[in-house]
Amino acid sequence: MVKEFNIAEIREAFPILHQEVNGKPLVYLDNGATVQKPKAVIDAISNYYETINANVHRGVHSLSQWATDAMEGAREKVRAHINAPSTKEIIFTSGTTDSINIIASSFTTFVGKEDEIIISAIEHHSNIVPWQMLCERTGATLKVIPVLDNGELDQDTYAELLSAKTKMVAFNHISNSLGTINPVKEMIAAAHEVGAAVLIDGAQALPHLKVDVQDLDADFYAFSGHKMYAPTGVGVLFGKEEWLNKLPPYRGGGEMIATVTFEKSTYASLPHKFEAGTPNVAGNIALGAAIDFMNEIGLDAIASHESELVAYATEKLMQIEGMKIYGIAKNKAGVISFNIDGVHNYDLGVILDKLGIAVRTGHHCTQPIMDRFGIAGTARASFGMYNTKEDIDKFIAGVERAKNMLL
Ligand code: 7TS
Repeated sequence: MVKEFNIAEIREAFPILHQEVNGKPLVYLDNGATVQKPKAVIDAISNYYETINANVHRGVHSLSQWATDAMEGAREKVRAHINAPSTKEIIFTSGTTDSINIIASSFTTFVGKEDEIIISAIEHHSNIVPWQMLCERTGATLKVIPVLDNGELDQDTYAELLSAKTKMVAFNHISNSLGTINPVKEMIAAAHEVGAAVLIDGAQALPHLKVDVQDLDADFYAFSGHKMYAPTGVGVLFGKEEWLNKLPPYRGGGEMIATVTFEKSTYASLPHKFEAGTPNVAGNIALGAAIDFMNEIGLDAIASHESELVAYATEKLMQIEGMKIYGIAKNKAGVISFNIDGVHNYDLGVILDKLGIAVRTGHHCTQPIMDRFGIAGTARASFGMYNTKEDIDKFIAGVERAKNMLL
């Protein structure tokens, strides 16, 4: 059931929002780093430990069965949420970084020294470094899709970079530094034309958009629970079954095997082949609760509320003299990165914090973007479903005040 988008009710569901920080009511605008958790998610974790804690897929006893059922129920919720064809294609991981590393590592056997991997200029370090490591292991070459001044990827150069040598294309759905929403479906189709596989880093997309992996035709799609109202330490790797069957496992250990002898081990079927060891059972169950929570509010309602906030904040920020916003793509979500002439973003962040306003400052784990724009970092305000226009008014007043103090 989709409830009416009731911001007061939504805010009520997040206990952390109702406190003061540095003597001021908290204004939390660092949702790109991690979002706050609703009571339903916090309760899912404590209920799990209070009533069903046991290891999964192992015991004959009831608790183990309940824990297994609850975790597999959460896997089904994830499947439905991203419209994956099968739960075999949903691997629980510790987060986006882990999900990307699984594929970059398992892909080693599919890449040779004549091959190329394409990423984009606006990737988080976690979607750069694992591919560099793959290239170091295999001798393959890393190619980078450039970014235009407005924060959009240079699609003409992308078309030129694609060739029969391209084995993998990896880029984000939404940039965490610029907010650009990439034309994922078109870019995937172009990569498939040359026979390349595609991994999408969806860390910033899941909190803001409806994602349909079948419609996008993504081969792999990675995301983190903690950016979509679930706990830290849980994440998901979606992979097409045909790919996951072909790829070797990334980690060996318990739960990922069918048989083990000292001569040879055989591997479990999907998804367990990629889930060695005891998983984050409570976290995975809580991810299911976070999905329920988001769906109750309605993904479209969340998206339209947040895009109003981005538009409102952008308009207000632009009225400040000396303001420069990085990332003005036509299709944009979630974040606003900015600098003010003569003001260091770190100093701005410290003063805002004294006013109870949380933003992120620095390079946002995207150093190449900062290099591209010739800056060391930015201040970044990023939005969640519980933010309000009043939050933005306080933020704008805080930015003005900090500017007057610093200049
Ligand atoms: N990819 C993108 C696009 C991200 O924004 C992040 C985290 C990651 C990958 C890594 O996610 P993790 O959960 O595995 O750490 N981004 C940020 C950020 O913008 N500020 O702090 C973390």
